Amino acid sequence: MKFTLQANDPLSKARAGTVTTAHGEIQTPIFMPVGTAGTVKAVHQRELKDDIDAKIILGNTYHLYLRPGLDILETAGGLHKFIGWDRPILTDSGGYQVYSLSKVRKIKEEGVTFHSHIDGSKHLFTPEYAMDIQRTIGADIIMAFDECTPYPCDYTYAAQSIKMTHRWLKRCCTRFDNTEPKYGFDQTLFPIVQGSVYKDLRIKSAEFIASMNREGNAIGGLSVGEPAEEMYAMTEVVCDILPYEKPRYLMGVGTPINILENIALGVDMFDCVMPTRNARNGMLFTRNGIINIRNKKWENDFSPLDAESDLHADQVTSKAYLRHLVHSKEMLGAQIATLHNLHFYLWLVKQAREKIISGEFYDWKNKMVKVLGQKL
Ligand code: PRF
Repeated sequence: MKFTLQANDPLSKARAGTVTTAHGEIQTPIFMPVGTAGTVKAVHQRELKDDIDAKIILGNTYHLYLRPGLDILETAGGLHKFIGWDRPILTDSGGYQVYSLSKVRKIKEEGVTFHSHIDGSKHLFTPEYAMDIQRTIGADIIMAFDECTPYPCDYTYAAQSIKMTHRWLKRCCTRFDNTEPKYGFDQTLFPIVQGSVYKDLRIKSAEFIASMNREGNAIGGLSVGEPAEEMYAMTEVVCDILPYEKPRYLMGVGTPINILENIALGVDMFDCVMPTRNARNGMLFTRNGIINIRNKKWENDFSPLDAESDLHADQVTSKAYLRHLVHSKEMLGAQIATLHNLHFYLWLVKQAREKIISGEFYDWKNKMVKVLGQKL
């Protein structure tokens, strides 16, 4: 993996860069659509590529390990081949999904024991196994196995937790560095900063993560229920410590406003289920604010979702029709709404990049932050 920087915003810490992986280039800042179980829900790979030009998607170790399982993924020749996607993929380690999804679990020094949310079967994820599984899935960028602390989290717990996450990281690096990729292309491992909402713990964790000297770094444990201002305060201290010349990935964030504010603090990569999950409930993100397409207000509005959009579905679908589809729980409603939201998120980060390059990011960001919060 390679990272080069093209521009910096003079009035903020925003930057424009390029990540190069074995499956192609990603211009940053970037948003990565979440494709948990080998699919970005309701969107076909061809649409991801041809309609919204997604440059990288995310997969989840936890889900893919449980289903379809490692044998099938390995026989297929890895996740890229299995799903027919030849652009970059990043996989999360399971270090978040086991806590949020699995039924029962024990967190020990060795790893995390959990029961599958699918059939209740018992499993143990260790840092080593999380690396082995991600070697088998075969993503371009893989994540360290960490503990994402809940919010709120008392100081003593958070302090102990980062120590364990750091010990786990060393084990991840050792395993990763002593194993080979399985499908003939390089993978890279990103470590994850934790530390809840405690500045001193975040500093300690960021310093440790930076010292591991990997090709890129991530920030975890945020957007778990804390106020946005606390999240920004943590991103700021962490970004100021993580190496300038490496990509920074903020995990599981967030709203369009969260993304812009964190770009301003020096974050390069984002993922979040918000555009996909909320689409399925009828929440649409637009350049002028948020629409709930289920609202009666749209019942007789036969204007297109967005006449100026370069997304075909935005031009040919009326608000009244999408409202009908979502109300009727028609699958096409989820498909159109998801495509719309992802197209918007990708437009937003692309605009951010252009504004960083033209030196206009700061004012544009402040203007957008005012508009994007509006409920239409
Ligand atoms: N750790 C991992 N994945 C994550 C997170 C984390 O802290 C978050 C937190 N927002 C989202 N996804 N491994």
